[in-house]
Amino acid sequence: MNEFLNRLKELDVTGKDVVTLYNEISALAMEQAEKRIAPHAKRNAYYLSIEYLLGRAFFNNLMELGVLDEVSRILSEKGVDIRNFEEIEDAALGNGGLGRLAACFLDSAAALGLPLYGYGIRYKYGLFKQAFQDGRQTEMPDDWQKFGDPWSLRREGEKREIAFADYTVTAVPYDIPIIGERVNVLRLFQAEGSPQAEKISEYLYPADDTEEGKLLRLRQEYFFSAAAIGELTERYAKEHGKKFDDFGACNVIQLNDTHPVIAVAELIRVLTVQYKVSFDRAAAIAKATFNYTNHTVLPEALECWREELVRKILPDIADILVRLQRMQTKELKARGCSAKEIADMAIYRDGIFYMANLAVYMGTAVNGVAALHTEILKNTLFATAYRIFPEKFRNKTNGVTKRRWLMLANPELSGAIDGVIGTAWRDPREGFGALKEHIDALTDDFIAVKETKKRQLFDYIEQKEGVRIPDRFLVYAQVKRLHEYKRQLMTAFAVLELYHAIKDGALSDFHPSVFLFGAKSAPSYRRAKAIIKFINDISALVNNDPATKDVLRVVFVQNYNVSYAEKIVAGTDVSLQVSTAGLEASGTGNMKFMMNGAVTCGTMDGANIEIVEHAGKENNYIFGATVEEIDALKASGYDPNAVLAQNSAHNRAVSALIDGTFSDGGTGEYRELYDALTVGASWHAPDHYFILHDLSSYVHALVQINRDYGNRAMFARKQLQNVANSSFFSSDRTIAEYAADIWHI
Ligand code: 26Q
Repeated sequence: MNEFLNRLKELDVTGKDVVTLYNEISALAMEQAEKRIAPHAKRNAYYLSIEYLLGRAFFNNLMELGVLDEVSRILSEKGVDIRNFEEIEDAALGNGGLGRLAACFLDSAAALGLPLYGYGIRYKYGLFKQAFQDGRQTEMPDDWQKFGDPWSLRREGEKREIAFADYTVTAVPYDIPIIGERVNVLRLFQAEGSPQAEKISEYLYPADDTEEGKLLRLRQEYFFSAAAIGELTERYAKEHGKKFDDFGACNVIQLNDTHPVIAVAELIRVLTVQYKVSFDRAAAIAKATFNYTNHTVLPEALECWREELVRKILPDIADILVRLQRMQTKELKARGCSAKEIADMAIYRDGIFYMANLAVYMGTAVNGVAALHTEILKNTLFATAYRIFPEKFRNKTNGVTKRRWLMLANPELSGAIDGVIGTAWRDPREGFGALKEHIDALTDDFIAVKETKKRQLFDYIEQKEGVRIPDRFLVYAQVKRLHEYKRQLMTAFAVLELYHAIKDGALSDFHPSVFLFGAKSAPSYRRAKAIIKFINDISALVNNDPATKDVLRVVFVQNYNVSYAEKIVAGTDVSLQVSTAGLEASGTGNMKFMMNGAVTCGTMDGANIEIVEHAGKENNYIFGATVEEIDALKASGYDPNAVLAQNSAHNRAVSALIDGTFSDGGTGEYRELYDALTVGASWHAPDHYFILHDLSSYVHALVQINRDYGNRAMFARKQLQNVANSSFFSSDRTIAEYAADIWHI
């Protein structure tokens, strides 16, 4: 790295703009990274994911190369503030938890020296850029390459052809080094060759409400899956010959949800057609190679494909899937399964392919992403498969990389921790060990650090949103994709109730607080967009009311992304994780907040359960119905209108949707939200996410937190208990588990 630093010292910066400097410095660092890219190991793991939400590469890579502080110093001698590079936006080739998890996993594997390679798509446009106009979400294309792309290497010599029935496209690899103790590679394929080819890697999640959109999505899935399988089979044949007996011993593939599961059929296709392996052998090799992670139990997110659609562009794949179904039926019959059991697990039934069933049947291991989630997979979603193949099912509770989410996002807290327990915790194999015993020694520093991170966050919010949050406000934050099950609407009602109570003089000792929201809604998700508008309306009301603006603020930040998240998690006191129990598979934002010393105000859902197991219920604020209680409510007939009739505060807050407090501009969206809660819709019961059921315990928890914060030192100790007990939620731990139990690397 000395060579890099010397060249940086010689770099002439005069008259160069930020983008030019960014590209030149990154290119210098990239030379070093490239030299360190490790050769493949004997046995390698591959992560196939349709999303990677990497965040900014610049600071992270300089940190991983061990030169961040030195670069900052050299640049400042030249009169350049390294923070200027924050202007360079990050590539958002993902939309949420699943994509960010993929990024954390690659980071951890590199840190641990494990050979894990990522495969995905190099979208021309990432997730849209969001802005608010009159409180409504607007979407702009995310042209991330306009800043240049100094962190990837185009591998012209390694492109390959991917054939659909109607046309062929070229998959051109772009390699992104993932820097750690070992330098691995994330390989993203770009589709080239014709205008229709280029469409395949143009957008992340193209609208799939038309036949054409659905076909495009299927093409995307096949495109990168087939490119990956093409490479792995070709490399194997070159190194080991064409018999493929040891393919499963040399390669293990993790399917990040079902989006790449078509790779299973593609491997079988390549082995049978190109290498003349028998179908049964090829299927056995595939079974030994693949594993599947499920990330959601929501029925609408479980992929199925109509046979007709698959057959239209991938006829060989359709044949293979039908043949796998026959193989599956035969095996299940031999095991004595009933017709009902066979139907439950069917890969193919009545002209439809069930991709999760394919993944479960063909995968050696099937995992959920938090303990509760894995139990739900075993007892509900995949109950039949669990009865027949119990050995497949295992839990791998998610984690997040402490390098980006603590060391990079919060160097101040990291330094304070060093001061108490030394720097060993920074090692990927270490946790916070003795920190638990030194909470008291760290309390004052922690409070000071939190103030600093809050001020930095408020400065940033002022710059981006044009609103100033007063210093010393208590920060509650709910940042995540906008979805009804995540219940941002419940937080909106809770905030309105607090507002009403403050105005009525019923909350006189309320510590001044801000509620931060950050979320993008899928462009076609009408209710989610209405919720954004509703929260922005509440924000305008509360922030401008002289009676409340000194004690309550609401800010919905625009274009929430990884870089925004880094600032929010560091400056927040209270992490809001309030999904309907049973529906948030894990959550990973909850872990980022925990590591940075926020208490969790949440339901017993996903990884929240494990968070309070580790950090103590007394140091967090759990409220609302448990999964069992939700199930009981569903069975006994839940009536949200009874809740509204009994609780005038709830009724007042919810009525704000329709009583003229706010206007939806005549769209009827607010009435629709109201009706969804009180009447239901053709496809769901009223309030099917149990917002009104949990609202009162939610408001109580928020008020209790506010009271407890009055004793700042005591509250800080709760926050620090969360930091000290967050070792388990490092993705280094998660990846070590995948490596030991599933990948055997
Ligand atoms: C499915 C069918 C058709 C089109 C799109 C999809 C689709 C796309 C994206 C389904 C699901 C996703 C993304 C899911 C996701 O991000 N899940 C989150 O994964 C995190 C990492 O495991 C968990 O922490 C979150 O709880 C979970 O919501």
